Amino acid sequence: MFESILIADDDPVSRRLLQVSLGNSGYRVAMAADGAAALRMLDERDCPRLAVLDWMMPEVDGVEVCRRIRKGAREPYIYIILLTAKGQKVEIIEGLEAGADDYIIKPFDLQELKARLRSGKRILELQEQLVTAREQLRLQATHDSLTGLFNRMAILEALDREVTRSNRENKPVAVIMADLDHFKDVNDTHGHQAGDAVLQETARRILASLRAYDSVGRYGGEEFLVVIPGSGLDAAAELAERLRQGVSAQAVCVDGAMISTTLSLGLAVSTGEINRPEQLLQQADEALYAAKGAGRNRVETVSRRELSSPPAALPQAR
Ligand code: GH3
Ligand code: MG
Repeated sequence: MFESILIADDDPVSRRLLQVSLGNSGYRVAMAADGAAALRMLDERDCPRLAVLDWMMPEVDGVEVCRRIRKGAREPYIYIILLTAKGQKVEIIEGLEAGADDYIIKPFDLQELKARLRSGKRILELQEQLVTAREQLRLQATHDSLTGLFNRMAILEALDREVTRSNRENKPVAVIMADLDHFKDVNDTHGHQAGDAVLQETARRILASLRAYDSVGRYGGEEFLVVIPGSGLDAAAELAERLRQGVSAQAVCVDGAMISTTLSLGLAVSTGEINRPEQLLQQADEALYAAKGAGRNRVETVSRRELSSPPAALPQAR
């Protein structure tokens, strides 16, 4: 890890010396003959994360390279060692304040440079662990651990975002509130773990029916919220019907038991007057309530006009 390194030095002899000795120490060495070339190379996606920059280079010097890299606050972090003939305290301070992590004074001892590079690698490794931990925390804070879907807070944020965007672009946005029917019976009959497995499979089926720019989250225990940007009533009703069928068409197999479940869905679409997230949520919730009241396993809108219902002979959820 972190075995590639950029050497920027305008002096071909010292460049070659570093290339050979660091190459012999196992580094993959990239070379730049001036600061501008170094900046270009450090701007690439898979650029080296370690850089040894000569202070004195024509046009863009090493300190300026540091400054520009740090200004971009770029990630991943690049660990920079300045190579300088200047040993004056003020100059060293200038280099560090420009964003260098370390410096080494020419003529330098190769063993010392290698030791300083090893400490740079340790810093990069720690930083990598921090980034990974931060990513994991972000994922935990926004996702439901059982289903892997957005959690309630994250799906509400997505709804806010999409409603704001749709108002700005004068486009509709649809919301579907979906709730498993008689889910308590699943737990009572098959146990809580089987219930969890049904929730996971339901989440998977819902997700599989959505487009990349639709969002879905676990809104409550066995309740899901789907946000469909750019969708009018007809398209959203079609999607809701697909979700309903996706869940009811096939029982979920858990430890050999076939568990049939159904989904009730409430649908709301933004209009000129209904264009706030809480209004859409309330309407979808009312529609869901209507779907439950009308016998479950169906899609309804707030107008209580039934959009779909199961075939007459569909078995009870259980
Ligand atoms: P309805 O058709 O009216 O929605 O009936 P229901 O039984 O689905 O609704 P109710 O609100 O009575 O019960 C919901 C059940 O969902 C009760 C609760 O224990 C269960 N539940 C909520 N979260 C989880 C979970 O994470 N895992 C499991 N296994 N069950 C859960
Ligand atoms: Mg329920």
